Amino acid sequence: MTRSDWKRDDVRALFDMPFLDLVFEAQRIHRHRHRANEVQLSTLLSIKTGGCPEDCGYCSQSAHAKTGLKAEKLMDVDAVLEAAAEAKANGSGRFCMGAAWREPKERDMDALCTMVAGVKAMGIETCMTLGMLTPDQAERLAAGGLDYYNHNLDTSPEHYGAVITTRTYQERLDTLEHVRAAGMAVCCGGIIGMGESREDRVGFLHALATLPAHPESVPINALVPVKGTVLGDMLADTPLAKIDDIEFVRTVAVARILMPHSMVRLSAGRESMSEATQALCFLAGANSIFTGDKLLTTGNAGAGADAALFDKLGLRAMEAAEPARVAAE
Ligand code: SAM
Ligand code: DTB
Ligand code: SF4
Repeated sequence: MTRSDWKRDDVRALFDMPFLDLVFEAQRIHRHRHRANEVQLSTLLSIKTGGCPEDCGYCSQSAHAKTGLKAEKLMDVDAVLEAAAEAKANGSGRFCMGAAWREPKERDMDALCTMVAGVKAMGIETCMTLGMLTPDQAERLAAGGLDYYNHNLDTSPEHYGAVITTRTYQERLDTLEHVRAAGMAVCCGGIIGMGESREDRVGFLHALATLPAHPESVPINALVPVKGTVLGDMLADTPLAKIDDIEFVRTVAVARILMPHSMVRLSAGRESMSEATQALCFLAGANSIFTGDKLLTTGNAGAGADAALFDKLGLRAMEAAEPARVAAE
């Protein structure tokens, strides 16, 4: 049975396990629910970059940050479809479109739905991350063919206020509910390495694993420190040290054990991770990555590095998207 009634004590106890026992248990559960050695590939495109009114302390696109990033308008539908066709040609099974908005405006909804329909018609899965959604917006995107919506909880309820002040945790939970009610699959995760404590990582994964239904996709990002952002500058000035690799792998393993059916995505921060750490993440149950040499605004490992890593580890790109619910209990 998939559990949604995890207690914080359960999550803490998993984090406290001897590392090898934890990773072994995560891989055991992984193999029960997912095909071994297979990793799903998704491609990201920033369809509307910069100038965001929100104050997320990690984000290069916040208008509150001093990153010098130029704010752009929403891309044309044709340019988005061109990028999606290229992603498909490069073997991506999912195309994720991200916009630096607090929420989509009514005037953009038709263009967004046209993008979704166009990408869907290419035979690849569609995902968007556009900020908060009303129930009506969620329904319109779902009707247009949107498969996944990404909206992260980002961290524990306790640490959240130290990272973002312009949007509440509850508002994020409300958007997730609207996405679910519209019948879309949920992509929801967060960021590790924002100066949070172990207990915050416990609280973050507890919040994800006790949602009414587990997210189908759980992106675990390692903070990419961007100069000019609150967190990027804090990291540069040292009180906040880069997350320890072993602690990051532990987080991936605990996510896998708590949410056995979910795709756990090794997301931002992979570019600065060693091959050995990435291999441990795959062993701990990560089975999805972003491909290409760019995420939204920051760098990514790139196709060459990924092909070499897959070759070295004997990993295969997932052929078709894994069904949201893989195996019966
Ligand atoms: N504006 C939309 C929103 O926030 O809902 C969508 C785009 S936002 C860039 C999507 C997610 O990317 C964030 O919730 C955060 O978890 C992640 N992210 C953004 N900047 C990051 C960074 N510098 N390092 C790691 N993850 C980051
Ligand atoms: C998520 O959790 N990670 C992706 C996706 N959702 C949209 C974004 C990572 C962004 C990294 C910072 C940047 O490139 O701007
Ligand atoms: Fe805006 Fe999203 Fe960046 Fe927050 S994470 S500042 S909402 S683009």
